[in-house]
Amino acid sequence: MGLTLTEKILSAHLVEGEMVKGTEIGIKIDQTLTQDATGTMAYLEFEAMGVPRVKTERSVAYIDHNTLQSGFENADDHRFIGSVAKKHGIYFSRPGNGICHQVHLERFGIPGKTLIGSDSHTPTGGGIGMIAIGAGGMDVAVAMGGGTYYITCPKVVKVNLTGKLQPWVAAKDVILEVLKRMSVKGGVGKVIEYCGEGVKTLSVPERATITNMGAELGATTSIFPSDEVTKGFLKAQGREGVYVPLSADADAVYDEEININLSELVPLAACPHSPDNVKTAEDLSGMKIDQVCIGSCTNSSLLDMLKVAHILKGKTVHPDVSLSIAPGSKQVLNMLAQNGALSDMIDAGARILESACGPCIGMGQSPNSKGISLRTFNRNFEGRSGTKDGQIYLVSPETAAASALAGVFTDPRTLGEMPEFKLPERFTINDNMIAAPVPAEEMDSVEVLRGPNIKPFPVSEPLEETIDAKVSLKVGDNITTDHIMPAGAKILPLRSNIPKISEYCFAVCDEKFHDRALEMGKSVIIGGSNYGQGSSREHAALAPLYLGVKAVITKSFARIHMANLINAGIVPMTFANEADYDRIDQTDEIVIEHIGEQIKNDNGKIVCEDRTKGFKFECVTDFSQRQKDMLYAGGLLNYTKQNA
Ligand code: MIC
Ligand code: SF4
Repeated sequence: MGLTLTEKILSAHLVEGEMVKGTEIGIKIDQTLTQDATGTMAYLEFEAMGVPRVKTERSVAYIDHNTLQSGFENADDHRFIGSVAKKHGIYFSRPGNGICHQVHLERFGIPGKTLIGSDSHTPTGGGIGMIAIGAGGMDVAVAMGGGTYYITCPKVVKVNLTGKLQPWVAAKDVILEVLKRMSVKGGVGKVIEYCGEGVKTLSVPERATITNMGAELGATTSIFPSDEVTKGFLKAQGREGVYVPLSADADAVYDEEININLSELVPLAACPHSPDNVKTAEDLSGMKIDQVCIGSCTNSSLLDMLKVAHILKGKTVHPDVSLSIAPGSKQVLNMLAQNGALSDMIDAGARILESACGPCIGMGQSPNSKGISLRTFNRNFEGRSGTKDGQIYLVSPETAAASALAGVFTDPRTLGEMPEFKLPERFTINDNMIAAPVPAEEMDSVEVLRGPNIKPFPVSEPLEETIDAKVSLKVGDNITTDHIMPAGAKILPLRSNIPKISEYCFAVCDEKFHDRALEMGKSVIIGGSNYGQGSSREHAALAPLYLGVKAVITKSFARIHMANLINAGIVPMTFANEADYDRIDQTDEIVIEHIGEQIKNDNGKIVCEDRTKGFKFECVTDFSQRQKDMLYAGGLLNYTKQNA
């Protein structure tokens, strides 16, 4: 029986378990990446592990999220990460060099290798044939120390691409179509593998747009084969030496199959407030808009920017629209400057932003009240833009640019003939903003520089005999990590200060949560399905940990968040009978007797009691032995120390 590409790469990296779908496997990690908003914690955790030098083939620390620097906090974090990186063997991509996923694709990604990153859009690397997975900072710290990374052996979905995209229809429309069909929870436990004749019509940056936003499916990752197109991209980046051809066997067996005829796709948009709420641009056309933001790790490649510049050339942004553009990397920005495309953007009235996440994470450019904002980004969760009632639509760069000129939602196919856009034979290569670490023998000479905002992370306690705690919060379905631990310009600078950032925990849902949880001392959270979707931020587990949350009981969890809860020593459980969700109210007293003993049970059943209402209910868990041990120890750090 033939193998899928996913199975080939995973089995080549398998160090624990067997390739049995649904069971836990441990894989060796070749590369890691961090960004600054999750990186400070990840490096504090790495330091706490006491491993002197990273053991990966390549680890890179990027600064791209917190670049506003409206106080000392961001800059202190940058300095801390820069110095830690230098000391411990990590490459440091300086602020201004670009968004982690874009730069990693350009300068470091290697087909067939494994990559984990403390950012949920790490699957961007799948565009170049990597198994690239988003993870919590602690998992990345462990992988940097040479530790194994654990995932549930995934099912593999085949997306069979045929045909060719029509003019002005984009890679973004492909992933929006997949999201429309599969939904934001459709990818949980799965890898999305793209195959078929249509693959070769897509460039590497286009493939990366698709794998990037595969994160919104809840998928473990997404991957494209490595072929002649990949080779051409690597060659143009001066890295043809790392090319290897990779694809699934012709007789590979998949768990699910989706067929997409690229020729039939039309421009699409994800409407507020979910990436799977997809409509056609045509249906939305004519709607008045206030803002357009082009950029983010989904759509900020040179190819995207050249298309935008072409559309804007010689025109002016509509008087009622604010257009901002953030090219994804220094390489992209520099090449736009060199070939004059940047001038076309500036001339049209675009507000050029630095190469960073910027508006995507609410770092500036929040829309006006009730503002309608078209963005080429990947997430449109409520409030994420920084404007609570902002209405965010996720679109392709083509749709964004066309709409910015017209002042109304515009189907880019109305632009007329489309010229052919080609990637250059050779990108402008200058890695002068990537600082290499010092050699191992010189590491003692490097001082790690810490600012006053950097506080130690909360220590978790070994699992108690009995959890007896009140429900501090009950929430509904599809709660995102942006609900649990919001980002944005005001809160992001507190990422290295858990006590302080905890004040904003769940503030979007309930401003009193922080005080109530602290007052309760210990508590339990009740959630609906797909709880914790979105970001990889472990702050969404560390803040609840700091506030005394002992267990989270939901209808279902998103993958990275569930792993982060276990890493923090908080017990995630799902209702055996979903109807029990309705019977429990906020402030009810929940008692879980002998929880440790119960977790040991092989059947995964946990009996809980709502003592306020006086009924028992059952929860289910599916912990591996390693996860059980982590929970007994009170999280991954304690567990790692115990096993060291
Ligand atoms: C995001 O897009 O939500 C982020 C900000 O990049 C996060 C990481 C973070 O919260 O720092 C992610 O996607 O993991
Ligand atoms: Fe940055 Fe936005 Fe990409 Fe997250 S999704 S890494 S915030 S650009």
